[in-house]
Amino acid sequence: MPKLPRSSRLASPVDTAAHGEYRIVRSPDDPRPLYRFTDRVTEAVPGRYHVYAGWFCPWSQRTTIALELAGLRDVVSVSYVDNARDGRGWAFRERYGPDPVNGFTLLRQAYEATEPDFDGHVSVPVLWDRARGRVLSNDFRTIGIDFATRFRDVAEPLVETYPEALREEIEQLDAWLGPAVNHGVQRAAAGDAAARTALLDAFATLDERLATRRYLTGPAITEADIRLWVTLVRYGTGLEEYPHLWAYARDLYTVPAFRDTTDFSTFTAPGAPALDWTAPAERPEGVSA
Ligand SMILES: N[C@@H](CCC(=O)N[C@@H](CS)C(=O)NCC(=O)O)C(=O)O
Repeated sequence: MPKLPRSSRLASPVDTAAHGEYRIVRSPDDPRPLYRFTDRVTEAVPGRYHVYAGWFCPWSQRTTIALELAGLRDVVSVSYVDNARDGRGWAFRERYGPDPVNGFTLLRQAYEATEPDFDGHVSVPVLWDRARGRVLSNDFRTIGIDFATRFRDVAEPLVETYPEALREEIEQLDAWLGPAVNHGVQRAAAGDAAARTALLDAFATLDERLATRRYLTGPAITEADIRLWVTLVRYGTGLEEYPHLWAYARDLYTVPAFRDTTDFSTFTAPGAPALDWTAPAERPEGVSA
């Protein structure tokens, strides 16, 4: 089959007049979960898996940081959807190029290839399985953990981000920081006063914890740091009011896996006041990645 020209493998520009705003229309008595692709990696074959990610998206960045720290840069491929969408959902456009795996122009096609008449969320991140020709998972909770734990036969991790001995602590932190910080930040920004209080209380508690520890669970980076950091980096001004938390966030920004997966322009309003993420950070002793 002749290769299609690049332009025909790209979606047309965002057009909400023609396609409407992105929204999910579902019957209220549909019992299926909204995010229903939750398979796990069972065979760590280099080249088998691909991540569809979004630079703007904290949940995507969890998986791209985990991928880098697991040493999977040459094992699992990554590509990026455009930063804007209309009613068709996330799409492949000029800025980050065509879909290198399937040549889809819309991410929706990946979901439809997996489930005919798919009517759920067209979300990133997506872990695509080339061998089965389908979405393996769109569950950001497990994709990063699979990268950290299931590719040992084919890759050498830079850091062990999900060590057995710390899993319980990592998940306990998640039970607190997930609602208060990762999800709370949106509610706080939307004017929910209780969410804002919970968020700032969490920042104050974290600030204290990070005064004496380099990372959340001790001297080495874990999945807990990845989960927190993707929200911190998108927070903007106000973070500097928590000096240890802010120094911790800058410290992590020096790690290539964190820095290279971050593009501030994709989640910062033009002209918004910015923090200096490159200012040196005094930190307690730790192990670097
Ligand atoms: N909300 C998802 C996390 C992923 C997510 O929200 N991704 C956003 C981009 S940052 C997205 O693609 N949203 C489209 C949608 O959920 O319909 C989940 O709970 O699994």
